Amino acid sequence: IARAAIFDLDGVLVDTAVHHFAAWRAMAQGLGFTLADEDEELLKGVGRMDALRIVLGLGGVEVSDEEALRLAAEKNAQYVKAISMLTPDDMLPGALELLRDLRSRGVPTALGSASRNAPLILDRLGIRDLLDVIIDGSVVSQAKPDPAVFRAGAEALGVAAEDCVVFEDAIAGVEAAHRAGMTAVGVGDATVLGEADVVIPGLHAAGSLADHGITFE
Ligand code: B16
Ligand code: MG
Repeated sequence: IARAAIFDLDGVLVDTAVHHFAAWRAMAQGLGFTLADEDEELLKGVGRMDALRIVLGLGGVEVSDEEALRLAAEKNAQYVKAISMLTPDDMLPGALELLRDLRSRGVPTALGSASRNAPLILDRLGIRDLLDVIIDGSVVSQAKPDPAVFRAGAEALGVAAEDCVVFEDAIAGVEAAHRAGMTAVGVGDATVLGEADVVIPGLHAAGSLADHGITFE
């Protein structure tokens, strides 16, 4: 029985991963190489500069620190353009229902995202008020798989780590949850998220968690 829920943002509450990847792809194209579909998984949940280094590594491209910052800013500008068009309809199936259900039952919730764009996304989706605590890339600089973002969420909620359940779509995020001493629910493909304690295809299937002994009170 868990006492609090911590949600990753990209890929769990909203499908922004496609916009992140489209922006990285465009950047790679500009540098003369192409990212493969499978590369997307490597970038999920990873902070912006770490993701940039992964992309440059894939292309075998070396740049100065100054150029790296410029490329990250350029990627972010394209990404921000895309997420500025998000509407409440872009929430993933079951996400709004689960947040509302937890709120109505008095279960505390936190956002634990590596993204510095989280506030903008939450506002576009209109769900800022449904989260009791918001920990994003501007609050915690260590990127997943470092557990800092989830630890900060639990601390702000005043709930012990072992009483927190983390919902994550990224391999790095599942690892971060475990390193924080929390239960990790993988959201997505069970073959990718094998390390998670339980995997569900999406938050619409959160009702099935009870079958695996995960309930909130
Ligand atoms: P930004 P999450 C992560 O968010 C994304 O999954 C990851 O792909 C991205 O690079 C990272 O945020 C940083 O995002 O560039 O917007 O600061 O999954 O932890 O919610
Ligand atoms: Mg994610």
